[in-house]
Amino acid sequence: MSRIRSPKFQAKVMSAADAASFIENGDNVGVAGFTGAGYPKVLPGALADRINDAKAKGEEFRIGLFTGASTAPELDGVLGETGAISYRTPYQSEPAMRNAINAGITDYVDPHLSHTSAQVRQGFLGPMGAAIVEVTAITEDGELIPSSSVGANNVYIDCAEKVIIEVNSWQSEDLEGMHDIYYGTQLPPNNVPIPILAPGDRIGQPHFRVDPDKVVAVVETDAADRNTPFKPLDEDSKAIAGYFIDFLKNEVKQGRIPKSLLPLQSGVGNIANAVLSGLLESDLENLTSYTEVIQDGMVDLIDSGKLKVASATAFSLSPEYAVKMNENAAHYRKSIVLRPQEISNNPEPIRRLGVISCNGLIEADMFGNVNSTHIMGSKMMNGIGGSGDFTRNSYISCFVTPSVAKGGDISCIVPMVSHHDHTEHDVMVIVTEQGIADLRRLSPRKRARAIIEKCAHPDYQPMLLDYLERAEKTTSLHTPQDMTEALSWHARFLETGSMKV
Ligand code: 0RQ
Repeated sequence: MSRIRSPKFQAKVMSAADAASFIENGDNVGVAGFTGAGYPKVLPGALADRINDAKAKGEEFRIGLFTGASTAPELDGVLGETGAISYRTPYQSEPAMRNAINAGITDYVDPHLSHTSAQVRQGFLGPMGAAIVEVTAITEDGELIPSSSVGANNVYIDCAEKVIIEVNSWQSEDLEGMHDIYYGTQLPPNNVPIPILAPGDRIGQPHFRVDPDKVVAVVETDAADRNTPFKPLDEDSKAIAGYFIDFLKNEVKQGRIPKSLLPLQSGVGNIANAVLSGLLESDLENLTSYTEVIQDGMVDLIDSGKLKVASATAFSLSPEYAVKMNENAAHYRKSIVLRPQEISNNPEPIRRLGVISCNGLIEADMFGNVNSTHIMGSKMMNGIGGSGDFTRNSYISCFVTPSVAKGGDISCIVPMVSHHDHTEHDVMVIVTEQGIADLRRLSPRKRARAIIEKCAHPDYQPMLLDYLERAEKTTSLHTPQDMTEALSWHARFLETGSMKV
């Protein structure tokens, strides 16, 4: 049976090139896609061709690109390469787009993922000319069955003047019923509480609504999501996972959290996935998750029966696990809920549920301030994503990282971070392969000693201690920080290629 069950939408089927002709120079385009899942597979390429043709004729053609979060080579890659993206928001991670941002070709605005939808609704980011969304199927009555991510699609569909739909038959039809699309969000002062009291609560409907008169094109595809494999677990990531899980078990022992823990959030990347693998080997049970993305490790936890339910906005699976999810979606939809990112990342349920967050970082300073986004204070890596939504609002907020980068030439624990994403007021626990620093209840000076002693690499421990002790002699004893020297480690790396003296 056709995936396009509504005759009204059947009549709008066309080629990607014809569909791309609806996008105009100067449009803001809201495109589906979240951590390489559920993004349109052919429209962005057709749009890149349209842009390149216009450029070849000497015509101006630039667009603003909005997504859920990071996407894939077929979207951020091809569009980044055109050099015609004037504006990009929010999180991204494709090299071509990153290069355009760092070269000043693309203005990148990096909000918390929970803020994007409201700012689009307000009209604060300008009118949304078009939305391009991937769906699994279109129902008889013209509703859209989402695919492997929800992201900000609900808002882009609602706010765009024109909607283009890609119907991807690679996505399993059994995904229907996994999504929970909430239409209760209003702009202040009319907004109401989000009625989520447990991670698995369903408060919306399974499909996106769309005004059929706004749908200008429907394009059929059959293509896999990006799905990057995870790196095999190394000794460092196993050590980090071990420290983190022992910490959680001790919190249970002290009676501060229940035996089933509290809902877990796990960030992007290999270490976060290693932590999930560590949980699999532990004796912890009846776990839940209120998070942003579902990685392989979370699927393993569901399979083992240890994880009862996971709420997120997207999948972030390896190719092998994506196939497994597609083949068994009817089974997994009992324990997985995919929501709009304005709900998955919303501070209100995160705070109420008491989420335990666990995210990666680029560098932390000895007082516990964290940089998740910038290399040497200047170059954009990916973006803040959901790390701030979760860190600021968690019951226990943790960061995990190797203690050094670039073969040991960079210490990930520095005197002062070169860019602040999460302040010492938000960050409660830091874990490296060296150990774990529990910063709760510690004053800045005591935090510094805990981080140096437990988390810093032995090559950098004496340097950090020496810096702290000298700063204690000349500056305030609340946060001893020498303004003439605080960023000297970064300056040295830029000059010599190493933070070591
Ligand atoms: O460089 O790619 O050249 O090898 O940074 O570092 O250690 O592989 O860590 O993949 O987990 O990424 C913070 C970027 C960590 C990620 C960040 C270099 C290092 C390597 C990557 P190479 P690792 P990860 C919710 C959570 C923000 C969003 C977020 C991220 C590369 O976790 O984007 O948390 N977080 N979202 O060599 C210079 C340093 C460095 C450094 C590492 N101090 N200086 N380079 N690197 N430390 C989910 C979503 O929001 C979608």
